[in-house]
Amino acid sequence: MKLLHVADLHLGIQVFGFSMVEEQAFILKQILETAREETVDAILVCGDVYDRSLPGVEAVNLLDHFLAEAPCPVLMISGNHDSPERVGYGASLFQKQGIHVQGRPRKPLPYVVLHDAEGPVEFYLLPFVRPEMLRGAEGFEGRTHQDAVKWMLSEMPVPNGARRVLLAHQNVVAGDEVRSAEEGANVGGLDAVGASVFDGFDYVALGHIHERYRVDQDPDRAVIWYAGSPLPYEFGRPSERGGLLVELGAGGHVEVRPVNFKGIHEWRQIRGPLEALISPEITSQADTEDYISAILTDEEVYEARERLVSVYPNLMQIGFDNLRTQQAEGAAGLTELPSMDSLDVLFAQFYEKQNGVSLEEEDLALIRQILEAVES
Ligand SMILES: [Mn+2]
Repeated sequence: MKLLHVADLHLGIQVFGFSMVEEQAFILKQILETAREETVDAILVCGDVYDRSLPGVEAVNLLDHFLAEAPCPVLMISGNHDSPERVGYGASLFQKQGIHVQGRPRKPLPYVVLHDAEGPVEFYLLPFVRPEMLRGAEGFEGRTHQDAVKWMLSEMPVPNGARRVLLAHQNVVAGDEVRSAEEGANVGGLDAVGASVFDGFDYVALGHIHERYRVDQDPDRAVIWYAGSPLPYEFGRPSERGGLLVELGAGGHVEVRPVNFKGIHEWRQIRGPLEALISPEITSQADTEDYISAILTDEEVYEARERLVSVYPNLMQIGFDNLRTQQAEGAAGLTELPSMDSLDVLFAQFYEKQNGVSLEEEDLALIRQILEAVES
């Protein structure tokens, strides 16, 4: 059985104020083309379908079109960026069309059975789950993400010889179960889930981490892969991106090969003095319409943004590396934690990072009012 595993589409994301809708439409088209050309038996979409819990109209339309055009069954789970309810909307209706969507985690895990010449394959759907979401659930007393995932995976049907695939959206690390803080070490962060909780599956299709890699090389374990996000959304990440073609053979033998998708524009970091960066010698060397992050090394420079944009229309980010910034960084060796009354500043910084423009004075005043109300 042949599967196309993708994840972290983040439909509707804005990067430094740039809409990614066209880029994402281009990616979705390539996913559909690959599914057709490779005659895959199912497409697995492993969470963070949307970028935010309230996706915009364009994002919803992208997914709508994608699902309507899919040449094979689609199995999809929600991620931490998704609203389980909204992703799960219409799920029972879609099921009749071969679109299997799990928005909210459910126990026992719902599964879908597909068949090939070698027999049945069970696909278990585990949307993003955190311990807080299970509070009050009977028999759950865990505190970590791993506890939550383990609990969700308990009470699975008794193995019946069918091959088993899991779709999940978590921070999974190689090796045995991660020990909780009370027991001592906690490797890989508070939300880490050890790969051994997936013993019993033949293939685990993951989303959450935006790079494509195999989590655990242990031959006795499930074959566990992150598909990575098909677009980088950040600078300084590997440019080869896409999804995974997974061949599930007899007896649960798994073969995985990467399939790359292309963005409309490349993501590129440039660095140097302004005059050099906008000189024909430099600009003629690559596509000036690439998404650009520019680091200027000038000590003093005027109208840097305007002049860069006139050459690089898709300039996303601009920074400086000069004596002034180096001194500032040196001085800031010990950063103080923000106090409550600097939350407005933090919010303004977050807003600017998210949207690429700074917060209007009026909106900042509103945020201050809200923060005051919260505090009082
Ligand atoms: Mn993600």
